Amino acid sequence: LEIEAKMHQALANNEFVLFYQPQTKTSEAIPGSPFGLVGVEALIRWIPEPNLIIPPGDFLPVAEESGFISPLGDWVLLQSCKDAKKWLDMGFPVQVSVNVAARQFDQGNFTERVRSTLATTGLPAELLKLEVTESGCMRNISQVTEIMCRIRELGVTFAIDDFGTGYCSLQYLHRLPVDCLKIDQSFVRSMDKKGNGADIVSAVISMARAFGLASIAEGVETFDQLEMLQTRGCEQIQGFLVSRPMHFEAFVKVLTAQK
Ligand code: G
Ligand code: G
Ligand code: MN
Ligand code: NA
Repeated sequence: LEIEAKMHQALANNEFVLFYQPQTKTSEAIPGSPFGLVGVEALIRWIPEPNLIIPPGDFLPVAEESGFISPLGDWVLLQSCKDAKKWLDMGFPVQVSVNVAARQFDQGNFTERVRSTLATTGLPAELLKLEVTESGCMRNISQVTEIMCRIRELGVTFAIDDFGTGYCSLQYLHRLPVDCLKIDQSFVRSMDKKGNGADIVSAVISMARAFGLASIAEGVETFDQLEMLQTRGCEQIQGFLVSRPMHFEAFVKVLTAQK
């Protein structure tokens, strides 16, 4: 069976699972603990059988190519909102960040899908953030901007993912209805090495501030990186230093332990 047919079956068989990775305030960050929690990013995995986890890099490109990303993206959005509503009902208003592939904007009724998903799950719009890659935004900038504006009117916020790896001009950045820049992990990784990683990170943080946007660094793995981000005034971090992505149940344990 080819991978595409297998993915269709997998969706019906509930083989896709979301893992959640904490996003925390840089000022309160502590290695190994999601202290200063501001939200989580939902990250998909395919678990066809126990102990076999297929990472998104192995199937998302195929899903994007074939268009399967639309039903799969709908599922991710619904499941993320359902889970975030459960946390809210437990007394934890945790904002969930959901990755949106560029192709999902071509669905035509994407705004309506977001609206109805919030309505059916009962999740307040402020607790949903959508991550769109820089290249995804730039692909069809006027169409994407218009859709983002309408979704933002619902109260949903937006982050530009992998920022710094695409070709977003200052002109476009000024026009895009976004709230947050996610500094790509390739820059974070090269911060404490030779080269200009640290300068690029500083530049993105300054740019975010100039545009009134929040900044979050992803892929933070070391204490050195954390200190450099603190010095440079990056507001939030996400990475293995604080926490790996985890199951819904594991995250609930973290939330309850922090209370
Ligand atoms: O979790 P991991 O680092 O393996 O994710 C690899 C890539 O897959 C990341 O770039 C991430 O943005 C993407 N990704 C993870 N989950 C989703 C998802 O639900 N939808 C989309 N479109 N991309 C995702
Ligand atoms: O959507 P995005 O490309 O931002 O997805 C983030 C990806 O980065 C996920 O696949 C997640 O598993 C991965 N990731 C998160 N934190 C770290 C980290 O500290 N180190 C590395 N190598 N990968 C990370
Ligand atoms: Mn992301
Ligand atoms: Na990213």
